[in-house]
Amino acid sequence: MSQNILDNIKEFLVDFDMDRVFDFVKKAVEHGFKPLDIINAMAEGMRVVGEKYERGEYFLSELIMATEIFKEVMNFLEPLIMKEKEQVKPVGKVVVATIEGDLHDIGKNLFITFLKSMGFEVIDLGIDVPVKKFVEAVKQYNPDILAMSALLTTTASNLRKVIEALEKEGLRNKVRVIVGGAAVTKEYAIEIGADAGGVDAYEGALICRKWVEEKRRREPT
Ligand code: B1M
Repeated sequence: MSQNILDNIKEFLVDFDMDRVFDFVKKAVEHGFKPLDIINAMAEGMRVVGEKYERGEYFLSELIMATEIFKEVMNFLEPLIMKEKEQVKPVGKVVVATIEGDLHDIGKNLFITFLKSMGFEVIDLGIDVPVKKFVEAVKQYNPDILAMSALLTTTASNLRKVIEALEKEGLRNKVRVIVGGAAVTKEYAIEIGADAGGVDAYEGALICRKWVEEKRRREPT
């Protein structure tokens, strides 16, 4: 019965039935599922929507409808995720954005939600962010971590350009770099010179927390 609730969330998302998605999201919360369980079911639904798009069964308008439902559910879940937040003083600072040429932001926003719930200060540069702006942001905000999201294989190569630009400016050793999104594998992340990547949003946020904890141990304030 319990697993059925998550299956229903996924299936009604694939059918764009916002009301029934919400019925089951609320049921899932009542049954004690964690926001992360619900988000994973929603992400699985988005994957199916993407496959249907690839096969020509769905069109762009359907991708947009699924996005709207995902965002509404996130608005509902965010306060529940934030409830678990403990620290008042930021644990660290992260600059986050989706790479140039790419307009996808659901995964990035999810990652930001998890970072904030863990007590990070987040500077969100948005979507379609040019290489130059990443470098400027690292200079301006002096973050512990630079995080980039890429969903399109056609523009994922811009991730490498950012890392090269950081090296050129002598900034690469000042920040840890994490990359994520459907176009990024762990191997690709390492190949382009990132410190981590190819993980889901929650795992990514955990890695960031581990990095700042290590840094604080090395350089206590
Ligand atoms: Co587009 N799209 N899309 N799309 N879209 C994909 C990515 C695609 C795989 C669909 C498909 O064909 N199967 C395909 C890319 C193919 C490829 O490159 N190989 C694609 C395409 C082709 C396109 C267009 C080119 C379509 C067109 O115009 N003809 C176009 C491109 C526009 C552009 O960016 N320039 C386009 C447009 C759109 C919409 C605008 C309609 C919409 C996005 C709306 C929005 O984001 N505001 C959209 C959507 C919704 C999708 C799919 C269906 C779903 C993406 C999503 O939000 N998933 C997607 C299919 C897929 O990904 N399989 C698809 C849910 C989200 C939770 O997952 O973002 O992957 P994701 O995040 C994951 C992890 O990747 C990770 O955490 C999350 C899980 O916890 N993660 C990080 C993400 N960022 C992270 C950062 C981190 C760490 C982890 O640290 C920094």
